[in-house]
Amino acid sequence: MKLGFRWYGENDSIPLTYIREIPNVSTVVTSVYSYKPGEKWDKESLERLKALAKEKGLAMEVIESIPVSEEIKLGTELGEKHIEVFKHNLRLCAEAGVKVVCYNFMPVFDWLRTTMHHQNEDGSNSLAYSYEDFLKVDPKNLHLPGWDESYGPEELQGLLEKYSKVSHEQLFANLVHFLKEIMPVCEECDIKMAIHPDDPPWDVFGLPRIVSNEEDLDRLFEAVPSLYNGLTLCTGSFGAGRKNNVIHMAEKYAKLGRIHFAHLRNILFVGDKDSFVEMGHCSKGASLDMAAIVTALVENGFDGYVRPDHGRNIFGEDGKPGYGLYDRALGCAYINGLFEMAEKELKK
Ligand code: DNO
Repeated sequence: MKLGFRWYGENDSIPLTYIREIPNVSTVVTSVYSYKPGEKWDKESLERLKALAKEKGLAMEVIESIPVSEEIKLGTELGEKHIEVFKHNLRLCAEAGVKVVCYNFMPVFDWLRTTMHHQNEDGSNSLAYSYEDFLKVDPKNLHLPGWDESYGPEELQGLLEKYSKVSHEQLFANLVHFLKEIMPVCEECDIKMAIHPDDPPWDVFGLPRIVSNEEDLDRLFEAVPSLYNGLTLCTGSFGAGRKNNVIHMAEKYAKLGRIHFAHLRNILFVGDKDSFVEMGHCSKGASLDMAAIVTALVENGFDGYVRPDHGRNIFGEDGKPGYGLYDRALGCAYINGLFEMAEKELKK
């Protein structure tokens, strides 16, 4: 496995020198943040990120994300133009040596939580999702923690209105169309696409979500068979769906060569509804068996990119929600241990 660490570019409060000091981290996972979805990136911005990383001994092999515009997801005419822009951005990434691009196809909202500072018993705090609190959220008057409110209230209403006419089937067809369009470019440039699952893996505010479980993935890989059409195995996202068996998914899609990137983190189920709290990466005291997941990956030939995912706030840090330094660095240490052990076992 190749270990990466998310880096939000020059505005990240965590310097590359710190990232470099975390054992075994070889690449940053980053993006060009100065453009809106659907806009062309420029070569210089990518080259600058790459050069900054390189100066500190790090590669830039994973981009998370090239955002997919709502127009593409809605399948509009303007969306067709944005697909061309996406191809352009892919080519720029390839020229900069990028190997994997993580993206998602969630309408309007990326990840959703109901609090950014859930107080844990040990004194740390973390992101959490409460079923009951979510019921109280009014999408017409939205102030969700962590949501960057990139859409003004009117724009958001307009989007919700547009999506009210988009079924799961239609959204899926739009995803397949998008992938079929970009696959030749990915193949030509040797860039693997790794779709990020819905987080959490169910519909929200009546918006369709189509990358939530095994059935969704099977259908996606059948529709677009190229192996460049792959997955970000986000254990915390899939894992929040109580019917998802993440160990089995790791095993199955690693064997099929579909996992190009893995986000490893743990969660703790709360109550019997959809609620969960994000935990430190390790299995003890949490709901996902990380050792079994990593073993399933390794035994089935996974040799791709991995990064620790959201961390808690610990050691007095008040980091960017989910993306502070300390707990993610501990996550790296833990992930290194799991892989080292699983890889040694395999060689026996
Ligand atoms: C959250 C991340 C997601 C992810 C996107 C990929 O912390 O895992 O925001 O970057 O869904 O497009």
